[in-house]
Amino acid sequence: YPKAFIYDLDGIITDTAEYHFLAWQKMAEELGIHIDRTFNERLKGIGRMESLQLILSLDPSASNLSVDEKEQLALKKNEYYLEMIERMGPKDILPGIEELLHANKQHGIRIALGSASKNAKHVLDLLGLTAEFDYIVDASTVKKGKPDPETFTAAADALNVPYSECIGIEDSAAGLEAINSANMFSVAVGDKAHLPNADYLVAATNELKFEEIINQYNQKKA
Ligand code: G16
Ligand code: MG
Repeated sequence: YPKAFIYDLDGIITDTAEYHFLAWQKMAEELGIHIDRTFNERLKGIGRMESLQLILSLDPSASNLSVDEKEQLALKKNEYYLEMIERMGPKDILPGIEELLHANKQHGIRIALGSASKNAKHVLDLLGLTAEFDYIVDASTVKKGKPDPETFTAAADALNVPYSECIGIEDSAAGLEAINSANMFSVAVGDKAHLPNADYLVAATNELKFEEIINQYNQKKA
């Protein structure tokens, strides 16, 4: 068995990825910038200011915004986001995740969070999952965000586990690249077009079955 599972938050444990998109879209529309779900795939997993930069780069007239104005926009997006997730609770844990966490516990496998979000702890609290995690990496922990491997290696280092014995689970292209460059086994949730380089790909979280993930992991090791 591997020694640790490192979970992405948004899009894996809960569907905050959708709220991040809706909040960015609301902020962008106010500037006359239109973003769709295909563009949003590029925002998944990357930090707040990096996401804002990508959105603003769609509009040449936004290039003269000051640092202060950009911070105001990011703040506004976060207010929309926090409003949208206000009523979230344990019912919003994505299908299959509690079973997977439970299987990890049963097999003595350590559990970590590897999130790019500044709101990660708040979201875990809302879901009632904070106590399940042996270690939490969020935006405050790492210097280099996804696709840099630091989010995942920081979790493994804290748990004192070799990278080759970790499994990372992601829904974003940036996060998947981070897991792969950390030399961990990568499990991706989504479609092949956005996530072509996963060691193991499933379409949705309800397909994340512990025994099958372990089979795939052992096959790659063999
Ligand atoms: C998440 C989302 C990103 C979001 C980032 C920062 O990362 O996938 O879309 O931009 O966090 O979030 P915040 O604005 O809350 O700091 P992850 O790594 O949990 O998927
Ligand atoms: Mg994600």
